Amino acid sequence: MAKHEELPIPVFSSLEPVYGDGSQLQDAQLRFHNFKSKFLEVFGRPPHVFARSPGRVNLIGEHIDYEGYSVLPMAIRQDTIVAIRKHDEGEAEKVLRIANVSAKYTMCTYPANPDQEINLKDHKWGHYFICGYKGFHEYAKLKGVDVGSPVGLDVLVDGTVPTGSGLSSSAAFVCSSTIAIIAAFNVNFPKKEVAQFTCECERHIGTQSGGMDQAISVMAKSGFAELIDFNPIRATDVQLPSGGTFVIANSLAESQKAVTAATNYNNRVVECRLAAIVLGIKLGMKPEEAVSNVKTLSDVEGLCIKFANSCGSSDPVLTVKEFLKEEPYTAEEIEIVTVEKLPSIFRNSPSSLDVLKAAKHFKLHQRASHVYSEAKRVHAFKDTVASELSEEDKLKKLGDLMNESHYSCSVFYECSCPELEELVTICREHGALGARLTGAGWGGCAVALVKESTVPQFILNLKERFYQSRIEKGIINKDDLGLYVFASKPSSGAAIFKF
Ligand code: NG1
Ligand code: MG
Repeated sequence: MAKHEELPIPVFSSLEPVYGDGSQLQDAQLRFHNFKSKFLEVFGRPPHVFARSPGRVNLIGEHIDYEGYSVLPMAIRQDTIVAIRKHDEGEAEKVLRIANVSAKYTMCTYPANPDQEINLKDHKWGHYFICGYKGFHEYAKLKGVDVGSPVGLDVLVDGTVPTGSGLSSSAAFVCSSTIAIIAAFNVNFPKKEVAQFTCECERHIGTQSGGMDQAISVMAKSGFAELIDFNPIRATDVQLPSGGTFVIANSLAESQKAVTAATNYNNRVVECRLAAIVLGIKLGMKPEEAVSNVKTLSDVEGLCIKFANSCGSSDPVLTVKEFLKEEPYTAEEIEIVTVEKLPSIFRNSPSSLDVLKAAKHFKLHQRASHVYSEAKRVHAFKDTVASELSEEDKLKKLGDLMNESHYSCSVFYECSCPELEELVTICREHGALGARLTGAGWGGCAVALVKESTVPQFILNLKERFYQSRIEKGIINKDDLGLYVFASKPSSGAAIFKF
């Protein structure tokens, strides 16, 4: 039997395989019914095909996917659905019209040329669709699939993953768009290939993302979290211990990653690369060799471990302690080690050059310590789940690992924010076994591991302690609380619907 990730994106003729047979199905039926009507209303003709892709909550393994390390997310039920109609070759108007059911997002139009550049200076919501559009064409070309000359597309989008919340609304949108395009062109690819090229194409938006979000959105299986490995992409099912539930709570601080990339997300990617190069050189590589070959901290882990072993440890954090100073580095200090100017090292990456312009200094020690220790926590999490411990002890250990992960994100990676700190503290004060920020951070959601039997009371406590004051200040509406704090079970991955 082919491995799960080698199978193509599943094509269903009904909603049940994805939305089950309970109240979720009823909601989905109504949603798709309204969605079709809306499409007809906007474009005057019905769609050919639909695609969906879910958001995710990352349980552990933050900011390490782009360093080549495994992560452990699960898909959530909130998703993006896309309806699409491909024009005939004869139709005159060769434009992509992208509409949204939410009035917040006005229709975007783009030329049908797949080689168009995305204008990053003018950020539009439709840009995420164009990422998928470009990515599909690039990949089809690579695979020798003839997709004909460019034609127009009518597209309608409906997303239920809250944006800027660390639950990966962007990947849900990019993946569902890409898969709708795949289906409209009547082709299909193995899931792991779709996961890989959607990750690459989301980078057209200007963030130097790792591949976690697209991988889980495309490859998730209902009922399981997944351990995602990279190079090559692989997903291994992780059955979470019974008796524990993950509660997701939104800090209500929105993180606009595409807009803040130079100082936040991409900044950390650059710091990690510099830490890796400096470590490589300190551990014996020639500067020019390190600059051209070392891309990630995982590239020099072997050298770090070798050094740590010679000190009687297997922990690369020990090597970081030895070779990277705790005080922030200036560009000049790093350049003495690399023997090459930083703008020259990053000359092929415009978004990294933006980082260099914005950065005053570089915290190499802290960032590398986080990455190496977080990579270990992911494996400890997976090993705990598979261990012989009692369910109770497992949950406790998993909670501890989540707390340690949060500490490292907050103190060493500095990707938390005051609202997340408040929320995580409240979660712990009200019985969470562990709580941490999830996703990129700088806002967005926290995830808490809670004993199943105490979930309703836990959510009530969060409402009282965290959300009530926000309701009183008019920041959120009381009736919308369920959108901001909810328990989540592992949901299924991307799918195509042909009805
Ligand atoms: P979100 O939470 O979607 O901003 C990002 C990256 C991930 C990963 C996490 C941090 C994208 C599409 N996703 O997610 O690859 O690096 O941050 O662990 O940029
Ligand atoms: Mg995102």
